[in-house]
Amino acid sequence: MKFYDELKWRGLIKDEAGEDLEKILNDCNATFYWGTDPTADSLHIGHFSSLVTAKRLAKAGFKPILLIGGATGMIGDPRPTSEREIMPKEVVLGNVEAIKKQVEEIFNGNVEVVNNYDWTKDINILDFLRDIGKYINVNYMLAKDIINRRLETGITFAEFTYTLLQGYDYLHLYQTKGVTLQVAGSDQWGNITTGIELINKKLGKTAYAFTMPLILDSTGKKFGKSEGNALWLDKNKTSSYQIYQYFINSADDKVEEYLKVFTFLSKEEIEELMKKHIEKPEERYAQKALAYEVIKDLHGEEEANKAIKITEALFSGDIKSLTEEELVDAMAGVDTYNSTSKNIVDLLVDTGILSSKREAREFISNGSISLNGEKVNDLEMVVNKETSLYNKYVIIRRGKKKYYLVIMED
Ligand code: 545
Repeated sequence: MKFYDELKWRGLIKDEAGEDLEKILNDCNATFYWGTDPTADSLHIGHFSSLVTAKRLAKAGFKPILLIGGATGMIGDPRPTSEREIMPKEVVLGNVEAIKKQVEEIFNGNVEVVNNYDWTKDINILDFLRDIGKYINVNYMLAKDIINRRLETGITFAEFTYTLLQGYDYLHLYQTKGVTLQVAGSDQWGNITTGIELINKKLGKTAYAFTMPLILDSTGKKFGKSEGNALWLDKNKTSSYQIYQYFINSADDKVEEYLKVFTFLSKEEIEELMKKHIEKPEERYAQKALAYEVIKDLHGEEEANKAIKITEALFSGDIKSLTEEELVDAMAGVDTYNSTSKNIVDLLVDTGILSSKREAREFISNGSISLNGEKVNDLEMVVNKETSLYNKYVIIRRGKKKYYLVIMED
């Protein structure tokens, strides 16, 4: 399959710029860039689809440049609703360094990382207005969706100018590094076309781009937004197991789309998996493959196997087989309580896991409470450091799925 057709088949192309984009994509040798603003010290799952697409292009032979917006991050890409809070300069530049490191790891060093602060910080305002501002019509800017939507509520001159900064990046990278292709999520279309317009007006040259559609979950929410807390791509902020869980819980009607967007499995492999999946959806073959592939590509095979091990241990109740580190990973995000040594019924009530002693006794008698993977039968059981794992952790399961972590104190 030609590369353009593969991208189409994966559903990765929404908007296209440049008449012979298809040829550029099939040739697989252009230098492209993808940009991100350093709003935090780690990328998160919201960046993941464009990150994987960037990797996909790199694997196909394109030369990848990753731009971290040290300059643009100081202004902030206008949101459709309201002005952004300005971030302190030191925070922005600190985040740039952290993301740079992360991106280099994810690409195994096979990527050039640039920071637009480097070529923007010394531009003089008169030069900027003459060399860039003169080429772009305000009417053209006002027609851009994001800017247009802000006209009612207001937009500062700083955020209004954002699209020119990003446009200037494309021009700069075109001239200094031969970048001819930009990729991003579809919300970036307005900014990308500003760059293409600049390159065209100033140099009389054609530059290319495509955007990816926004990925939604089965409830129509932005992908990755349904959990309360962000899923970070830094494994010290979000464990592999947590990301694994997010993917393994993908809805049946979304899993094929996610396999295409987030994995490097081939068309044949995905079709084969989907055949198996449709025959026996309850086995969740497709979800398991998806979650495994994602962790393997992101954090390596060892982390992927660890995530499987934790999942299986929790499923079978063999919690004792987990190392302390795996246990901590497994319980990340779970309701956590501290407790001193006490009777199981009191513990369940004092922590609020159950609301009364009567209810606690009922749950225990029904076999609905387990402690470190073993069913509790004894209403008089004492929970203390000796019952705990690693002299510290007591994992309580209520019913089939609900977990609590109790940290035993002296
Ligand atoms: C700046 C200068 C450039 C090229 C690009 C930029 C950044 C761009 C932007 N991108 C988004 C972003 O989000 C930060 C945190 C929230 C996700 O704002 N103006 O930095 C997102 N990007 C990834 C995808 C995106 C986009 O990082 O492109 O579409 C989300 O999927 O919103 O010269």
